[in-house]
Parts: sequence; structure tokens; C-alpha cells
Amino acid sequence: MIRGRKPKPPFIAWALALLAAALLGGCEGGQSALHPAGRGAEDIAQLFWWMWIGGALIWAAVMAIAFYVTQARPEAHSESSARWLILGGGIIFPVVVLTALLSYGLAMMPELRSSGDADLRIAVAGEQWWWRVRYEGDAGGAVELANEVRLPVGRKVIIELSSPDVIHSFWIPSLGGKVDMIPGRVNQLVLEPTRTGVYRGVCAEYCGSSHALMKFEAVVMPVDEFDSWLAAQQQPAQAAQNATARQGMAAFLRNGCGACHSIRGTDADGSMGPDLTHVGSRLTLAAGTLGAQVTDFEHWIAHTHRIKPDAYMPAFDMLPEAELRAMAHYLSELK
Ligand code: HEC
Ligand SMILES: [Cu+2]
Repeated sequence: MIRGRKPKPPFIAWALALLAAALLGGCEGGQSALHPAGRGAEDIAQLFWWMWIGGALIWAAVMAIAFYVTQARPEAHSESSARWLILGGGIIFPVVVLTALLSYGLAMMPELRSSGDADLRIAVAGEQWWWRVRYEGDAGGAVELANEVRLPVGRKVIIELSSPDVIHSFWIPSLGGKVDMIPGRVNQLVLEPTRTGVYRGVCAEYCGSSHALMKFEAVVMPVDEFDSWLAAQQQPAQAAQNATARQGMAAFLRNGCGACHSIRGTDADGSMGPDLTHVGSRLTLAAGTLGAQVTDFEHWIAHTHRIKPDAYMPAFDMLPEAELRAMAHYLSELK
């Protein structure tokens, strides 16, 4: 150890502050576990901060000891004081701290997983590379939609998670924890949103080439708005309103889209792809990959694989532009 060489805390402090700012700057907005909008996410954020404080204290203690032995008292230590340091710092201290943090974390689990008196039940299947969402509504019957989960604020909701193909993972960081969707079983997640708003959900388990293009919106609404939204979703699709939409509907049926897609109230009753009965009311298309304007519909139908590599829908770029545009109009008007 070379005496007299001064460490440079100001530079290190600046670097750490910059790093923290860069990291935490990404924690705002609709996809942040540190900006919770649900019961589960609040608990998890609290756990995070306790862990962070614990980590910071330990780091400070280790730095203080390192400073003490290299700068303040660099001379050799007696064997017995070294033994005590190893015993205390290497065994007793970590055992106590880790046991405390683990007990605190484990004590949260029953609450995070309790489904008790849920108000609503939603089944979500992760598929390559989109989300099939089914409301087991009582009054108007079950209703299926895709890539959007709407929830009433302040209500407890059970989400039943499954997958028909590979392992996916359902995660809305602002609302709650992350749970895997495993082929052959149904996992449960309980969410209880506390703030209205639109939050981002993602697939958190690598599931193939377009894994990163598999997002969804979680929309938390006031209870009465939610009820009327669900009642509207339970209705069959509205009839085509104008000549363009009528041409679009005919083209949709003629080109075989109905082999994979359902539009309740028409002959299209396929189930391999997303239900399109109210696709015009969605906030995004193709699992958060595009907006939901007429041009987005047209773009998706013609250039499917340029937008989402390997998606299980054929691209229809061979169709005349007028036909693509008519279908886009028809679908975007299915509110
Ligand atoms: C072989 C089955 C198949 C056929 C045929 C098919 N699609 Fe699809 N479609 C899918 C699948 C699967 C998805 C989901 C893709 C994804 O996001 O990964 C999809 C997604 C969509 C979406 C986005 C829906 C949403 O909620 O995000 C639209 C719109 C759509 N298809 C329209 C059409 C139209 C129009 C046709 C006919 C010209 C058609 N599809 C033909 C399988 C099919
Ligand atoms: Cu996935």
C-alpha cells in the first residue's frame, strides 16, 4: 500500500450520482415498479427500498472499514482482532441482515398471493406474440379480446395465466408482481389497482423471435366506466356503416381472414388469432407494436412480417391497395 496517495472521492461521487440519475430517470411513467399504482406493486416497491437501504448501509460500512485499515490504521492487526473481524463481518453480520430481509420479504407472500374475495376473474393466455384476454363476465356472458386488460380501480381481480405454446411471463410493473405462464398449467395473479391510468404490460420471459414485440396496455378505469366498457365489449360487432366499410367487410370474409379471426355477428369465427369484434376500440395493434389508426391497420395487414418477424399471420401485400384500405376502414370502425 502506497502512503500519501490521495483517493478522489469527488470524482467517484459525481460518477455515482450521474449513474443513479440515469438509472432512476427510466423509472417514471407507465412501466415503473417504483411508481406503483396497485396494492402488489406498492408492497414490492417498499421491499425494494428496504433492500436498497440495507445494501447502501452495508456498502457504507465496508467502505468505512476499508478506509480505516488502509488509510487510518494501516499497521498490522493482532491475530485475535482479525479473527473477530472475520467472524463478525463475515458470518454474524450477513446472517443477521439476510435473515431479516428474507423474513420481511417472505412475510409479504401470503398477502400478494391471496385471491380471497375477488370481484372479477380474467383469463389471459400468452401466445407467440400476443395476449388472448377473456373476461368471465356474469351478466352478458364471457367475452374475448386481445392485447388489452381493462381493470376497475379499487377492485380485487384474479388473473388466470396460461399458455398454449411456450413459457411467457405476465408483468405489469406498475400494478403488481410478475408471474410465469406455463403450458399445461394455470397460475394465478391477484391485482388490485389503486390509481386510474394507462400502464404498460410486457412479456418478461424470452419466448421467441418477436418476444420484444409482445406488450399490452393495462387500463385502470373508474368502476362505472369499466362496467359500461365491458357491457359494450359483450355486444356483437356493429354493422358496417358506409360503402367503404361494407367493401372492407366483404374483402375480409373473401380473403379468408375469418379462418383465424372472429368478428361476433359475422361469419368470421376463427380462433387462432385475436378476436376482432371491437378491434377499433383498442389503443394499440399487434400487441403494442403499432397505434390503432386506419393507416396502422393497413400497414399491419400488408406488411405483417416487416412489423413483427415470424408472426403467425400471413402478410397480404398482394392485395390491391383499395381492398387493403377498405378492410382497414372496416376494422378501425369496429368500436
Ligand atoms: C393464419 C391465421 C391468420 C390469418 C389468415 C389472418 N390473421 Fe390476422 N392475425 C393472426 C395472428 C396470429 C395475429 C396476432 C399477431 C401478433 O400480434 O403476433 C393477427 C393479428 C391481426 C390484427 C391485429 C389485432 C390486434 O388486436 O392487435 C389484425 C387487425 C388482423 N390480424 C387482421 C387480419 C386481416 C384483415 C386478415 C385477412 C386479410 C388476417 N388478419 C388474416 C392470424 C391470422
Ligand atoms: Cu412472450
